[in-house]
Amino acid sequence: MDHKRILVTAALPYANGPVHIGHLAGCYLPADIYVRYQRAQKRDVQFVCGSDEHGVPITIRAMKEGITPQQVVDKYNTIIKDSFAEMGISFDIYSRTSNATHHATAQAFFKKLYDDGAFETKETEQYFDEEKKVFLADRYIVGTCPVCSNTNAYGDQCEKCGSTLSPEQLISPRSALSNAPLVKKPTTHWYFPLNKYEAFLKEWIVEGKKEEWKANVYGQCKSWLDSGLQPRAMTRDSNWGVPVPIDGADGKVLYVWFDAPIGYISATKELTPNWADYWQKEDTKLVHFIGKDNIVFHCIIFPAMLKAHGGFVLPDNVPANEFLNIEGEKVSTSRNWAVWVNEYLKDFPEQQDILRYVLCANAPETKDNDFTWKDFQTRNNSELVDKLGNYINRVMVLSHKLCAGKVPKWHESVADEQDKNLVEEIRLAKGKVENNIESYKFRDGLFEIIELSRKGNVYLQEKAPWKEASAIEKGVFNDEEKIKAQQRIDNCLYLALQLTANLAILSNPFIPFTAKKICSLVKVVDRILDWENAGKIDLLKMGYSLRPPELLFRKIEDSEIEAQMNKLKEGLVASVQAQELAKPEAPKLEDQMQELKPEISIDDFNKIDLRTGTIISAQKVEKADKLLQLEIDLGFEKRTVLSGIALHFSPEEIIGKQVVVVANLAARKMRGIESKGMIMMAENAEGKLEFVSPENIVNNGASVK
Ligand code: B3M
Ligand code: ZN
Repeated sequence: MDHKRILVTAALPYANGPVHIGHLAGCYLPADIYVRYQRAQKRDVQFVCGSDEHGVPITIRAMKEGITPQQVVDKYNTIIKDSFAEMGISFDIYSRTSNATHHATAQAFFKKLYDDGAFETKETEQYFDEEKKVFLADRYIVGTCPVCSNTNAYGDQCEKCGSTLSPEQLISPRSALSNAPLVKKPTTHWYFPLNKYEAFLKEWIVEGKKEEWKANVYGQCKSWLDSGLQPRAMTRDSNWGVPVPIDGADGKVLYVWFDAPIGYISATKELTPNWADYWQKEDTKLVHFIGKDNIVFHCIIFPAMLKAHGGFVLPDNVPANEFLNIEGEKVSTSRNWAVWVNEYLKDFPEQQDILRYVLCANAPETKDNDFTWKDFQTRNNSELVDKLGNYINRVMVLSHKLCAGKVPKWHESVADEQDKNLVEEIRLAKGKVENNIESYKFRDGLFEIIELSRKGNVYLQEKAPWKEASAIEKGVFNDEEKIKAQQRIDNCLYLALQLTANLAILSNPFIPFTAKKICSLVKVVDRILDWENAGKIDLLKMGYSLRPPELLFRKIEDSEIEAQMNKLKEGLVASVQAQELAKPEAPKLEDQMQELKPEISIDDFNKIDLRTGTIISAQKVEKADKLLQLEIDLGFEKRTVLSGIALHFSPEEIIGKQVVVVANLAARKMRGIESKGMIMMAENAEGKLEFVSPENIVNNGASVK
């Protein structure tokens, strides 16, 4: 279908923290490249975004910082908005889901579905905090992790071992708000029966979008659809969010993933009185840029909501990116393992394009990718500086030296094969960049631009106009040859300058700050950046005067990279220490202060055979309230071991745990049972025992040294 207008959305970031470079690489940068390109094509395009200010992520942050949710969103909305603006992410509007337009829009949407009978209600039992008189979201429930025994695991996840949990799995669950034990109470919610939209979604995605959508996006949708959709609650018990607009729903708000995508509609409403054209006319191309963790919401749930409501266009494409890791490790905001955009901007002022360049060149378009500071330096120094920057600088210097700082004349009579080839390369580059951007392959598009500048460098090298000039100077030529030589110099720089202008146009969506600088060097107005000018070789007219050469990029020094690496590591250490400090202070144990045992030799130590083993069964020992009888799988054999941990652990909670066993300890009989070996334990400050376990599971029977 021919589209008359394009509506581009980028995921609404939660206003619960600053944005990091993973966010940029995941969706904001590709969205911005796409939009800048469409604008250069003079297409009717709008680019909407805003802060997602509802949901548990916000209230959790408020709890952690000891401020109100409103203060949280006010604080981070500003920081996020400023970071985007400084990075040149050119939204037409950056809104907020806390504003009145959004509340009204989301409520009207819900009300329409409600009036149409689109929801089912269901009563369920949910955890309730009697002290605070509130129902608790999973995140607000803490307890002991059944997998790793972390006593501060959340009802949805254990941050220590990474297990996904439900509140039911937690051992001795309590409220994160009051520490009170929990009671279960009935509560009613409105469920959206996604199962009823399965047929529609299958037809639309599986039949319709298979060829167009990225494999990672299509794959996720397909697996959701294959495993069958379930009704999903669209309301929550909370006092932070958009109130549910029906009678008898006091204390209930819309589920954040119900209201947030409607935020795209509200933002468009604020942006233009013609908002309905963008959302309701069939010839709109709606494109959602998101990260991979948001795929199901944008490809399944939101489209089903739009379908149920009726009258809305569905997304044409959802080009979701995968994740960007940092120095080989997953980004973790809680461990401060991230490169924050506001920090980058402070450390590298005016260097937005380096980051834009590196994040696009290394974008996680098809798989998770790694950002490293070393790669940042290398790409800057050997691609931006050595290829693009070097090319343009040479052209500027040579134009001033050999052509009096003006665009020279083109002399068709001396044009040769190399000139023609370059003209052809320029023409072809337009199509290549265009096709790549249109099909959301931004890395490939950017590559073509660097490739074109590399070809420019080769062209200059081969033509070597400075050699012609020195030959003229040395008087090697007769008059006629001299004229021809000067004409060849003119042609070379004429084309080199046209290529320079083309590089500005083609690179503008990716590195707009640089494109502007190039325009200023060759003294043309930004209008030249219109896409229709790409591929042309008469952009700079004869006689145009040029500004003096100026470097577009600078080298990044090793010391700057070291400083960033240190910052990353120090940030991690500081955040881990801060978390430790926040824990209640533990009383010192008598025996911790005891003296060390007498020194032993390495030979003494080597006598002890420590092995890994998994507890495969555990039971209480009759008439021995401290003992558990364990069966340990050591890989090469199974053993019975008696361990005095019955007061610390229930048999159920330790089955499956991998532990370290003293495997060559002499057998010993207790209560008539023979115990062969001993399990290594550490005692914490409260006298509670903890297993000494490998951080990651290894094979049983592995020796521990
Ligand atoms: N705020 C989730 C996220 O930042 C969410 C996106 C909403 S898009 C409608 O990952
Ligand atoms: Zn755990």
